[in-house]
Order: sequence, then structure tokens, then C-alpha cells
Amino acid sequence: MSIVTVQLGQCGNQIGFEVFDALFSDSYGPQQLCSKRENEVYQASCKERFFREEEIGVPVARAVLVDMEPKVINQTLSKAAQSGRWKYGQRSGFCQKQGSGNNWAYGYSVHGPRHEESIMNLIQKEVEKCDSLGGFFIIMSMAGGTGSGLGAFVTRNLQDRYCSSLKMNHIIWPYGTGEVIVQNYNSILTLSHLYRSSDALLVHENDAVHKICAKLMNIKQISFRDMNQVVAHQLGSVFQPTYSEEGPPHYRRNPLGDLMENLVPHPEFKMLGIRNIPQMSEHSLAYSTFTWAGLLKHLRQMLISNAKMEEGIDWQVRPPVSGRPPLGKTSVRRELPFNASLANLLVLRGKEAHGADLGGFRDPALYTSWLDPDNAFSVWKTQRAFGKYEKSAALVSNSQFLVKPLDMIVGKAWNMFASKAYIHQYTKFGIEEEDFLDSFTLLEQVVASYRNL
Ligand SMILES: Nc1nc2c(ncn2[C@@H]2O[C@H](COP(=O)(O)OP(=O)(O)OP(=O)(O)O)[C@@H](O)[C@H]2O)c(=O)[nH]1
Ligand SMILES: [Mg+2]
Repeated sequence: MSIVTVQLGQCGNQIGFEVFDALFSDSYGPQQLCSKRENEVYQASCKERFFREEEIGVPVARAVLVDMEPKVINQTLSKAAQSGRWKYGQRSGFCQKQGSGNNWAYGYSVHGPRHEESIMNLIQKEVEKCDSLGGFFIIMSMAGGTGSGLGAFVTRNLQDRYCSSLKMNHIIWPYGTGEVIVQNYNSILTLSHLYRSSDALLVHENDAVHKICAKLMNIKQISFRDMNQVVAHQLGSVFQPTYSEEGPPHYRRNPLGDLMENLVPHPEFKMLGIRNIPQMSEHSLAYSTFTWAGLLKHLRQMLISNAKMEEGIDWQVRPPVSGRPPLGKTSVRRELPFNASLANLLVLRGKEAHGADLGGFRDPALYTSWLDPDNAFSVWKTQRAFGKYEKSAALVSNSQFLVKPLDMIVGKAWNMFASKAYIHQYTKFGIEEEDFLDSFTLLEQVVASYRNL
């Protein structure tokens, strides 16, 4: 089954490019751990998902590029073409002359309806080129104007027109400080709208990705490109092929569907995050060896202590000893910031992945009590290595990890809203105070639901 990717705004397009490049590099890079035959099946599986063949030339990404200004789209198209390895479709990009100026309302209410037909036609053309559609992957930031506002509009349209197809939005969470003043307004409007029309929101926080670049990758002057490569690597480590239930050399046909089934058991809980291990510079990798036991022990502790990387993990955090306490009762370890999960999907790639001991992730104490732990944990595997790592693990979690950042954003937006700051810039384009109030209500409910897991 194929996935159609929709890249929106500056951020969505820049990340989208790195994702396709990472998928392609991994699929066609050197590979020693599996047989030639198995490697070919892996490549074919990746291609079916993310690329299509044209009669002449290199594979074409199953993607649509949308921005309201031409610069990033043109750069992205030409970078892919210049790679000489893969490219975007000839008429897969849509741009205009002027962006949304970080105004969500402009993206949603002006650009959206004005360009609805053109954008939806492009998407439909790409869908028609899939033998079988597995769903949509929609990449955007939540703090700007186009990716966030127009992205929310397009997602709603996809929900109307392709209601039986899955939609997963990949969202970049803005830096906590130092960006545009209205980022919290844009963020709450994006999240609340996507909560109504998307099946899952897969989030990367810029602050966390920045730290990974600094601490794990040892990059001194960190650019968006560096950060996007980290994000792309993490996404690739989840979405590259893994064995189906039949086992090797058969690969999973419907990754998006399986992922949703494993991770989103209830529509109130659709916030997902990724952690992976190891992730390091080429130089450090040359001096490192890994065991599955060591990798999984670290990854588990990253999950329960809500660390985004292995460096600086708090080893004091433990799950409650005999299950978590009933609501309202205090736990002995309550002061510790234990990150409870609703569901986890572990993806193992590389040497002897089939032999790894997964007991630590099956521990019922990690999970909410209302879901059977057997259903809350799933694992995907392949013995084919991912990129340059002989062994690697990624964990996609539906957990409490966003409670704090979400609560912060809602709080900051609410404070600004209470003093009516900048509201006129939104009402001017048809987003009323009522819409803000609806967004606050919805997101406060999401925070409360996750907090009570
Ligand atoms: N990780 C990452 N974040 C980005 C990138 N580009 C922009 N951002 C973040 O995205 C937010 C701004 O959104 P943009 O995507 O630039 O905005 P846009 O969708 O183009 O919308 P307008 O420019 O307002 O029309 C900020 O939070 C930036 O930190 C990128 O390439 N990578
Ligand atoms: Mg822009």
C-alpha cells in the first residue's frame, strides 16, 4: 500500500525533502546484514510505500508540495532533481507569491478556500497513481501561518473527501521561546483543528531535536537542515519496511494502518512521539558497540523518565511498584515525573533483532490500567540494518509526554487571549473569539485526559 505525503509551508517542505532522501539513502545504501534477495524485497516495499516509477528516469516521491511563497518549493524541487537519485513529480508543487505571515487565520480562511480546488486536485492526481492507498502523511509546523493554517484546512478537506483513508499529521512543535509572538495562538488553533480531522498527530519538538543535534550529533552551528535530518532519521526508522506476521522475507503491507491500530485505541488520545537509540555522529559510532539489552534498557528509561535522548537520562524515575494508584490517591513515588503510556510500538532493526528480550516493555506498570497490556505493546522487526547502525531501536509512544508542553502553550495563549492581544488579526480573517474558546476547551480536555492516564 502507498502513502501520499503532503508537505506544507517552509517547515513541511524542508522536512519532507529530508524524509524522502533518508528513505531513499537507506533503501539503496550498502547492506551486509541480510541476503541480496531480502534486500530487494525491502527496497521494493519502500518503493511501493513512498515512491513510484516513471517510464524514464529516477523514482518519483509520492508527494505533493504546497506553500504560499515560491522560494522553498523551488529549492526543494531542485534539490531533489539535483540529487540524481530520486525526484518529485513534474507537476507536484503548488505555490503562490505571498505566504501567510505567521497568521493562522490567513492560511486557514483565505489561502485555504481560495486554492482548495488546485491543491485537492494535485492530491487527487497523486492518489490516482497509487494501486492501493494506505493513507496520507501530512507534514507541517504548527506555529507559522501556511503549514499550520492551510495545513489544518487541507487536513479537514482530506477528512471530507477521503473519510475512510487514514490521515497522520507530522507536526513540528515550536521552540519554547524566541520565535513569533503569536506562535501559541497558531499552535492551539492547529492542534484543536487537527484533533477533529486527523487520526494521529506525530510530534517533534524543536527544542528536543536541537538538543539531539548538539549533544548526540556534536554539531556546533545547528541549522534547520541538521535538525530535519535528525527528524527524518527518526521517521525513517519507523516507516521503513519491517516484517509482516508471516515473517521474513515478507514485509508489512500497511504500516500506517497497523501503526494506528497499535497506538491509537481511542480518539481522545492521538498524540504520538518518537524516541530512538542509538543516534550519534559517524565519528563516535566508529568507537561504539551495542547490545540489544543495553539499547532497550536505555530506551525504556528514556520512555518512563520522558527523556528525548539517552544522554542525561534520569535513572531515579521508576514506574509505580504495584500498578499506578487509583485516581485521587497519592502514590509513594508521586513526586517523580513518571511518564505513563497508553500504548507503545517498538521497532527493532538489525543484527539478531529477533532475539532481543522485550520483557521490560511488557511491564503492565508502564501502562494505563484500562487497556490490557497485551494490546498496549507491539513490536515490529527486521534484521536488515537501518542506515549506518548495525542495531537500532525506535519507540513510538502514545504517552503523557506532551502534557507539560501542551499545558504551557494553552496557558500562554490563554493569557494573551484574556488581554485580547492580537485577536483582531484573526477576527479580521474570520476566526472569531468563539473559535479560540472552542480550541481552549478542546485542548484543556486533552491535557486532562492524558494527565489522568
Ligand atoms: N524543525 C524545523 N522547524 C522549522 C523549519 N522551518 C520552520 N520551522 C519552524 O516552523 C515554525 C514557522 O513555520 P514555517 O513553516 O516557517 O511557516 P509557514 O508554514 O511557511 O507559514 P508562513 O511563512 O507564515 O506563510 C517555527 O516554529 C520554526 O521554528 C525547518 O526546516 N525545520
Ligand atoms: Mg513560509
